[in-house]
Amino acid sequence: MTLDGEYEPSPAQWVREQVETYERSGGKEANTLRDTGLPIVIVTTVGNKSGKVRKTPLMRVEHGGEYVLVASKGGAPEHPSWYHNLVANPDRVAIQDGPEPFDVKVRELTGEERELWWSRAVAAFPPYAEYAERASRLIPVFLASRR
Ligand code: F42
Repeated sequence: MTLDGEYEPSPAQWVREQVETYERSGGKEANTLRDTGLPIVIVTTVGNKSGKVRKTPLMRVEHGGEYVLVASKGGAPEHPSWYHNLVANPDRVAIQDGPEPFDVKVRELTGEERELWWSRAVAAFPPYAEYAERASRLIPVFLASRR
């Protein structure tokens, strides 16, 4: 994986611990959102301000080998920080969905393409629809494709 740089764990303990357990077990443990049974992936980005390596668990929404990354942050009014990292460094992203991470490039989706992938995301994780209601922003949706 080409994402070298200083890893900065999340300040959120439950997130930091999920990343550590997922990586240590090669994706065999801590691979769901708490006890929902719904699968997650670990997304590595590069800080657009710090240049540090950041790792973020996100819901696993995959179709035809491509993944959609939904910047919902639980319906918060602001985008998550990792959104800004993807916008600044779209070619410095990796996804771990199982034993090993792989490099991806990402692009933000709009229009009909966004609607298609948004429907796939809500099918995989219905709470996204509630978050969209709650957030006073259009939740950004990115498509990640292997490089
Ligand atoms: N979040 C989602 O948005 N979507 C999901 O589908 C999702 C699923 C999920 C499943 C399991 C789980 O454990 C967590 C899940 N989360 C999901 C939560 C997700 O992992 C993140 O915690 C959440 O989206 C918030 O992301 P965040 O990047 O805002 O995290 C904060 C807490 C954070 O790490 N802040 C850092 C800090 O020091 O305060 C900064 C992080 C950063 O990237 N900084 C950038 C830098 O340069 O280093 C600057 C970014 C900027 O603002 O310019």
